[in-house]
Amino acid sequence: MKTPKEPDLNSDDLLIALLKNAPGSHISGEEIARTLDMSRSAVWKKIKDLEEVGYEIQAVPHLGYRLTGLPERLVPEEIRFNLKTRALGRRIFIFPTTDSTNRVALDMGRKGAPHGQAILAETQTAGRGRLGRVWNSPAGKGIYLSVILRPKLELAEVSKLTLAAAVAVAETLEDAGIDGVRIKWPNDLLIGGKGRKICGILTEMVAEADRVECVILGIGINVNSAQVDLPPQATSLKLESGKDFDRNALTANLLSRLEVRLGQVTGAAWNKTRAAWNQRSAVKGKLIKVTTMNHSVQGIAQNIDPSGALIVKTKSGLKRVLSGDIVL
Ligand code: BT5
Repeated sequence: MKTPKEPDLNSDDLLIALLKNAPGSHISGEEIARTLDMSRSAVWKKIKDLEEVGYEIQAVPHLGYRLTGLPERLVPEEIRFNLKTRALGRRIFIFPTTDSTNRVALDMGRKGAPHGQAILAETQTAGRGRLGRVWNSPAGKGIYLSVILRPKLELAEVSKLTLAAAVAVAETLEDAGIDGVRIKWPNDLLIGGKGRKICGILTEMVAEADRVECVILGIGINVNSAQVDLPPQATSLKLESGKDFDRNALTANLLSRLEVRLGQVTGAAWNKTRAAWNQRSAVKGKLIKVTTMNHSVQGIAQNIDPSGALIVKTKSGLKRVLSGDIVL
């Protein structure tokens, strides 16, 4: 599949900033041309390009241009406008459709793509969960994001990235005004008493011997999805709140939150992230059964420990579980 060209749109970023800085009022073509150091006709051409990607811009003779609407589709400039990161999402590829953003990111990661590069898609034809499961990816309704990470971590520590990412997603949903966000170990974000799934995380890795070459953090969030688009036990931001959400602004906040939490998986900072995770645990104090590849553990779920393992209080004492699926 052809990779979309990474846009070199610095002047577009500036133009968007200029239009946004003049809320409710017009900014003249002449002023834009002067600020961006380009001709009036080049400005006109850039305005047309922005309209093409979904910005609504009113042009009034003698007054100039006024921004009247933001794009609904995912747009790199619009994400960058709200981004507060150093590395994450500074390079973004957005596909109208792809099989799986994690598959694309793994390929790019193997070919040397830099830390922080992000891949998004409007829809996925083979969105994947763990163990070959499917991730429903209705077009234009969700965030299907994969980020390439090059962490300086031991192999055994990589699972902490999934836990940190779950905290970052929870914070993003809370910032969007959603209450009752809970994390079901290790990778599901649930909402409300019925525990409906709003987000899933799939962490994949390229490693050699015990050296981590890159980690792909795949995150699927149901944003404006309707119930018919989703499995019965799932929900979306829209279903929870009755409102539509701006996916560009959410993605920017998600990347910003992720950069902070992914930077807190070692040393004293890890305790902060671990506490934030434990605070939102959907399983703590509940009777659970965790199944792993070849055995299962039953007992009362406790906190996650400093190594990122889930502690389960069983009849034969405390057990540490590092991976698996939970049945509540
Ligand atoms: C996950 O797996 O929850 C990880 C999902 C990761 C998806 C992202 S999207 C961007 C990136 N690119 C990819 O190809 N994947 C990642 P797991 O814990 O195995 O859960 C999968 C199960 O969740 C399915 O078997 C369904 O029961 C349920 N499910 C499927 N689609 C869903 C959706 N949109 N919302 C909520 N639940 C869903």
